[in-house]
Amino acid sequence: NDHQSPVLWFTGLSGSGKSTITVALEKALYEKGIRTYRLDGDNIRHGLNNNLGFSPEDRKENIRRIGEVSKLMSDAGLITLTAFISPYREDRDNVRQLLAKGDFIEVYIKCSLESCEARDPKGLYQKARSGEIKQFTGIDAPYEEPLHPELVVNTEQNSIEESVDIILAYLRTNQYI
Ligand code: GGZ
Repeated sequence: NDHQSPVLWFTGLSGSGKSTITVALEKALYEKGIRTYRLDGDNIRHGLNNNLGFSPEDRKENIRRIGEVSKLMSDAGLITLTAFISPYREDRDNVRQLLAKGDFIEVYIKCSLESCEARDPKGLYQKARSGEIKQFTGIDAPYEEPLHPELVVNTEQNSIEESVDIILAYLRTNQYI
């Protein structure tokens, strides 16, 4: 299991583009015959983690469990794509430690709060500003930027297609695919 099936750990603000990019990347990999599994709020927060909210403790536990599941998926031979805000550096680093060296690829989906808030695809920033949602990342809860991510993709500068190409190029250069 040496660099066979890494975990691509996407992190970034709500609305930064994590989900959209992982969906498009999964499609691109599928077309190359590469087997993947994608973890996101829809299949994790509604199931395995449906007892968790957005307090710092719950986010920590959310990320810990997702890290463990990612490790299993990776052991099973799937390139695993995770799309969670994962706002705490320590929690992300714990997942990095859990995985074999080279098996954790931290992808920072970089987008300013201003732009994420302007996009506001689900109207959540507006609700956070009005106080209807508390502890919202970027508003009244922190987001700790990665210090040494393997990859940074800026979605204010790159289209979805370009973002996917940047990630594919990284995977090729480093012989993951
Ligand atoms: C951040 C929240 C919150 C709060 C609900 N803070 O844009 P979305 O809707 O689809 O993605 C966000 C998602 C964040 O869940 P994660 O599991 O990725 O978070 S973490 O890694 O921090 O555990 C957002 C929605 O859930 N959401 N309330 N208070 N995002």
